[in-house]
Amino acid sequence: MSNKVIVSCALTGSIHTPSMSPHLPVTGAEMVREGKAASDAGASILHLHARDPETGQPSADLAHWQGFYPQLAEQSDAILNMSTGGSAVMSLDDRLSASSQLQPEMASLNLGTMNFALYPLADRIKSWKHEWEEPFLRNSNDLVFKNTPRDIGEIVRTLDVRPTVFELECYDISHLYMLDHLASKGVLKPPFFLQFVLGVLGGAPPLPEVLYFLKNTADKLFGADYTFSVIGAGRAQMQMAALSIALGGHVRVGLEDNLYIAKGELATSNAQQVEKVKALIEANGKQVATPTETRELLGINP
Ligand code: KMH
Ligand code: ZN
Repeated sequence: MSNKVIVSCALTGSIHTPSMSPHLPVTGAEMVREGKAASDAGASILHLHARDPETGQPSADLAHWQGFYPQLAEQSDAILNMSTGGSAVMSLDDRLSASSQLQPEMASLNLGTMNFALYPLADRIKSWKHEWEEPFLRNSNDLVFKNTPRDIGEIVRTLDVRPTVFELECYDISHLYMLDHLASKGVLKPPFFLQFVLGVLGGAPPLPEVLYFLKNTADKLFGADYTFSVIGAGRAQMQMAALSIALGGHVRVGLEDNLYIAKGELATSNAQQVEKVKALIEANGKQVATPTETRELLGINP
């Protein structure tokens, strides 16, 4: 087992909204500042979404990606990982429009259709900064995050030029069996980089026994042909990171997945969470993987 731990940092996402934290990056300049600081702190993968800089609304617009993507590519050696999940309210064409142009080194790929319910978050907000936020959250009680096998095939074909390596987002046990099926059809080829996402309302919860079950199943299906990382969404972030580190896995942090640094205390930056998880990694006798080591571990040819 390698003693290097890959830290991904998801800078902004499409779940949290500007009313929830003043520290959520929205503009191109904020994304560059946050991405650079997170990679300086030890993140070797930056998981990216774009937002409209005026309103903070999740955006598929290439112009909004261009506000930070080229600068991050120039100023950091981290692997740039473009979300193809975008936002659950975007069409697949929108979700792919920027990544088909930019052909990133890495992209997310969500392994199944599911509920993606954010509406409980709306009740916590005292006042709204932008008009779009409240309906966006409340309508999520009737939202389908659509990732059919056909959608997955289209994402893989669209990003086949470089070819892009996938962060395979696995929210539940069924997603591992879907990946096994897609691999048997040659749609996706090992080695796989699995991201276990625990704690989304609509996916599996962030419990140790859930992570053991997912890991044991992945061991059975993919043997040595995979690497895994874990997201504990919300307050489970550091607990799930600790468990993943102990099990030989990797970790993802960032304000996309959790806005807090401690109970009731907002994180003031993405880098703050990277530093916290780095301390956890080192306390376990391991080290944070550099971008070069991460490329080696994942079999990426830059
Ligand atoms: N927001 C996370 C729960 C994606 O961007 O494709 C999962 C995610 C999906 O990052
Ligand atoms: Zn994402």
